Amino acid sequence: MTASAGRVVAVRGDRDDPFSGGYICPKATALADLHHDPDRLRTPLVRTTETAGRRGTGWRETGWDEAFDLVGRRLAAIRAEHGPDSIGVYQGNPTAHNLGLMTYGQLLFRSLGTRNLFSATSIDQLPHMLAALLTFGHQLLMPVPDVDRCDLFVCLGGNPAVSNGSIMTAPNIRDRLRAIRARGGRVVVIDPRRTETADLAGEHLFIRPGTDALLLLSIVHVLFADDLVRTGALRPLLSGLDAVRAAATGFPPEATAPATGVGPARVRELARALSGTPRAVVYGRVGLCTQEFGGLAAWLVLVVNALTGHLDTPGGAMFSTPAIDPLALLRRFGHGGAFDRWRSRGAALPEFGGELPVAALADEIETPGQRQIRALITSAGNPVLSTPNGARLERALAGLDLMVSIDPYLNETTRFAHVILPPTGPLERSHYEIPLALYSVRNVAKYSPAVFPRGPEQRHDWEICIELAARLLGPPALRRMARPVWAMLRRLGPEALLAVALAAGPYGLRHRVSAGSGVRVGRLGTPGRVSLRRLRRTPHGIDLGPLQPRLPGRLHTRDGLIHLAPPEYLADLPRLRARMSAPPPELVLIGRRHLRSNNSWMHNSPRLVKGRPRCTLLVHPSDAEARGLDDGAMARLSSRVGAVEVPVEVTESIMPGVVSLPHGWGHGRGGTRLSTAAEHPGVSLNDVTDERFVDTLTGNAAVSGVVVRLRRPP
Ligand SMILES: Nc1nc2c(c(=O)[nH]1)N[C@H]1C(S)=C(S)[C@@H](COP(=O)(O)OP(=O)(O)OC[C@H]3O[C@@H](n4cnc5c(=O)[nH]c(N)nc54)[C@H](O)[C@@H]3O)O[C@H]1N2
Ligand SMILES: Nc1nc2c(c(=O)[nH]1)N[C@H]1C(S)=C(S)[C@@H](COP(=O)(O)OP(=O)(O)OC[C@H]3O[C@@H](n4cnc5c(=O)[nH]c(N)nc54)[C@H](O)[C@@H]3O)O[C@H]1N2
Ligand SMILES: [Mo]
Repeated sequence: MTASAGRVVAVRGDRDDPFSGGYICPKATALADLHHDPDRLRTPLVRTTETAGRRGTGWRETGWDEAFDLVGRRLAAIRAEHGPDSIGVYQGNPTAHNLGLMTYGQLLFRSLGTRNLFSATSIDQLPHMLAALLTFGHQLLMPVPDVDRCDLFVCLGGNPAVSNGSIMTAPNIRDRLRAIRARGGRVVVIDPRRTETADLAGEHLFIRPGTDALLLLSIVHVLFADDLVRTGALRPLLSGLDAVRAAATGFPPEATAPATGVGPARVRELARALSGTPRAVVYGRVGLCTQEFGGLAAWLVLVVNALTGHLDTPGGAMFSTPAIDPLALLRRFGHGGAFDRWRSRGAALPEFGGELPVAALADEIETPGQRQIRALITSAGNPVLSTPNGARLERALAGLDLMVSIDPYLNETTRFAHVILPPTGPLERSHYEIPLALYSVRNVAKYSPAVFPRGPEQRHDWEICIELAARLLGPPALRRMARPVWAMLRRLGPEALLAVALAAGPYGLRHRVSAGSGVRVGRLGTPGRVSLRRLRRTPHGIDLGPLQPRLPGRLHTRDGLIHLAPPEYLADLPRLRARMSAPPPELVLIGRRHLRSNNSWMHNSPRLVKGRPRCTLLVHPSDAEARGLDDGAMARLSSRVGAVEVPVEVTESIMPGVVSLPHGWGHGRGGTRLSTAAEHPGVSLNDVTDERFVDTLTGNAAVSGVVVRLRRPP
């Protein structure tokens, strides 16, 4: 980043970064647009008109103290009258990339004592986290595909060539995938769309949305039936092998093929290749999670990797050794995660990790009674565009007694707020990636200082959180007592916490033993390889080497074993069996991502939205013809919950019986302050997705495989 006189001059890749080697994502170059965006809020906004349904029409800027006092007073009053559950919280995706929200934000929201916490987790990776919890004993223990050393990479429901790899932090993943083929290996993409990754891979299989669990179960079936199970050195750690074998008996490839669309010969070949290739890995991502059987599918990915000897081995699915280890830190607080301790009142969806599934959010606002949400805090989230049945959620938000949004934009969601508290932008604060490093394909540590000082009128996310905490947590007497603690936390800031976490980490002051990780024990106080000071002096980042085997040391299960057959999954199999024998729906909807988009919130960047309109519906020629739709024509797409009109793009890259629309569009709703996005509105995929269509096991939203109708507009 080159900057001069407060302006971004250029954003370039860092060729000396040992991990990225100078690769840069187009979204990074848009940071300049974001930084200079005149629509970006810098001081709090308070809504001046109370007319329901006409929210966002009147706003006034206000000072921070006034805004904090207003929010603190009203939230405290609602809580005093209706109890802690009356305050709901929704945390969005940018939380994960924001040190302040990862530390102080979590501290604040988790301390509110409400059972109405929600986040983007339950429309994203929840099934992977549940599989990690039930199998390895910790919800964060998600293995990462060792792409740089594998010779067979099987990708289900991920499009890393566009997304850049998710739960697989891998800058320039395109080159890493190309390298697999260059060394004689194979990349196989299994996806209802022939994606950009499929084009790179060379091998692609269409699969009907929502049927990955059936395919994977058939692979398990073949592994056992053809004596291809090779558990290797992991054998003594595996429990539940017989139960897995029994579970798969009813799912031979011939039985699942009519539902999945993947022929039995391909399934058998895949099973043989996975078993026979010493360095191979199965990887599943968003498309595999956000579907009706996301829970089972995420579990079965782990099972297949374990059965073929590709768990915790180079080239397989491995665990990282990050410089900040949230697992160790969280273990000090008692647990590795929790599941189903309570349920949502409406649809009875299970709690996970202290949160309820976001598909239940509107229900929990609208359903009267105890635990009803009366006040909502949204932080770094845009659920109106990003969660199913956004239109219903809008109606629910309009009925809240109070809504507060910590967000830099007046957008489709925050226009329902009474108060918007805008934080500093990414160039105005320092940065360290905690989750991304945990799921990185190499162990790396990198710290970036702020590029620009923040303006005197601006506040960081963590400062906003601490002010709210100081006004909200505990009864007044307790608050007075806690005042010195808040004062101390305020003085320290997230950087101090970062320094401590690094010192306590595996490369920090006291080197810890961890089985086979190559980390050696040192004397207490021995200076480590990574400290905040050292990171500041090494702006390109520190490479900590390739992933290392981490088992059994990394396991968090009480018995120290890997649980391959948790009862929760076995109990969900009858539901899957029913799907296998049901006729496939005539037309279903899936999403897609674009290289120059980031969920819903970067469409205000002129350089990202320029070019051909991207919010188009991909339709297979046979489906288009059957409905009299030509390429470029407008079509009406509808579901149980709503309808949108979109231009059609006829293409053979989509499977017959499936249509695809990108998510994150729909900026024509009015009442926002997003001038560029409003010129490229598109329509919202989530005005068609259905909040009642969920993976009932995990509660995760099923935005993939929604039953839809398509026709010419009336
Ligand atoms: N149909 C369908 N829906 C999907 C998906 C899909 O594939 N299909 N994908 C899902 C996935 S994986 C995700 S992660 C979710 C994302 O869902 P959300 O996280 O709810 O939505 P985003 O679009 O990421 O919106 C991010 C919000 O954070 C604000 N923001 C940006 N940076 C900061 C910051 O530093 N601090 C604060 N306080 N605010 C900030 C932005 O202005 C914006 O309002 O969408 C999900 N929705
Ligand atoms: N450019 C860009 N990068 C991003 C984002 C972005 O919005 N834009 N978002 C970020 C976020 S929040 C996340 S979580 C990651 C997501 O990272 P990825 O999971 O790699 O992202 P997607 O492109 O959504 O890939 C999902 C794939 O699943 C396929 N699919 C849909 N349904 C099914 C199904 O039932 N079975 C199978 N096998 N496949 C299915 C879709 O066709 C699609 O190709 O990307 C991150 N990176
Ligand atoms: Mo995500």
